[in-house]
Amino acid sequence: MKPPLRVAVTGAAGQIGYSLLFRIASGSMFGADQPVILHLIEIEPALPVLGGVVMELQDCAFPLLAGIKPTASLDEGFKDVDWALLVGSVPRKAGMERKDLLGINGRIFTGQGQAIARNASPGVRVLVVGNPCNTNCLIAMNNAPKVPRDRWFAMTMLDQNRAVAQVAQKAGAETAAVTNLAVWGNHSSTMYPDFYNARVGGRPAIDVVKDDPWFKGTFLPTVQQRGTAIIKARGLSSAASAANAVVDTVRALTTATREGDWFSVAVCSDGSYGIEKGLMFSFPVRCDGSKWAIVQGVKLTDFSKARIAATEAELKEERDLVSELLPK
Ligand code: NAX
Repeated sequence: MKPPLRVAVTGAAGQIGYSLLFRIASGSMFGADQPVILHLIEIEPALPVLGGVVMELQDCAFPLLAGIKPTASLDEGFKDVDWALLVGSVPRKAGMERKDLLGINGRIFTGQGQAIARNASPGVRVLVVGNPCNTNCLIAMNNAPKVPRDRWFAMTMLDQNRAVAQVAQKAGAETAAVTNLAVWGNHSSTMYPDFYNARVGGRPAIDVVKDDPWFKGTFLPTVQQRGTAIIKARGLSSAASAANAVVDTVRALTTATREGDWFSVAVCSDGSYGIEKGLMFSFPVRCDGSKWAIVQGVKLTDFSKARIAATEAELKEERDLVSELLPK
């Protein structure tokens, strides 16, 4: 057996945590031969609920679960971790402006970034899920300068999976046949799922579907507003599909990407495609099993370029709203 990986999950007593922890402990995230130790981080008032989740994890008798460490201490929680999955954050409440939410959550991610830098394993990788995830990740990364910038990620895989499912349904194809569907930019309603480069069974999706107005008038708003539609239907935000996307993202970053394909994750921009350096921006990415790279040379239509510029503008605006949380 391999030595166990230590995986921290913040917001572990929340909705996403309730789906995610069981997937990690079962081996879905790191494979059937990789034991894990779960570091479950919560705020003090949520510790009793977290205690119940710990009992349920124990009751699964997962062979790969080598330990569980529930805590409200960031230093304890991030001690020696190989992965930090930052899920917990404060939800937007009635009357709260976006700036207020950015400020409240920004302060959480300042402390978490610093605690990761102080405590985590030297090879730690961090995936931010808690919203606004791109900017929360930007804050944590900038407060942990000794953790290299290529180890920070924010999640747009749920948006990609939603987009893939819509195209597959429309084309009458299996989801596995839909490839190269990258989500660009911010995980917000300005995100841009680039249907022009998407493929179905190896052919351009636009040639298979042959319905440009559908892509622009139905597909885009459906994907961009899917989170809202789920809240309306369920009375709660998406949780199982979000947890599934966390599993997919970590797997995508730790296994080789299929030949010719790519996946979506927000990474620290190196200036590719003219996106301002340093922003956490979702790009098409490939991985060789350990190292990832932004796919270069993807052809963008004028329509795509305009959408990408709009989502970049929103990310710059968010960054400017939290500038006091970004050490110079
Ligand atoms: P819940 O409200 O069910 O759970 C959040 C948990 O975080 C709570 O248990 C809370 O006690 C905990 N928490 C709050 N502050 C914390 C802190 N400082 N340290 C540790 N834990 C803390 O939310 P849930 O549905 O699980 O969603 C979690 C986050 O994921 C939200 O910000 C949500 O907006 C975001 N999402 C992001 C998605 C993405 O694609 N990037 C999609 C799904 C989801 O909407």
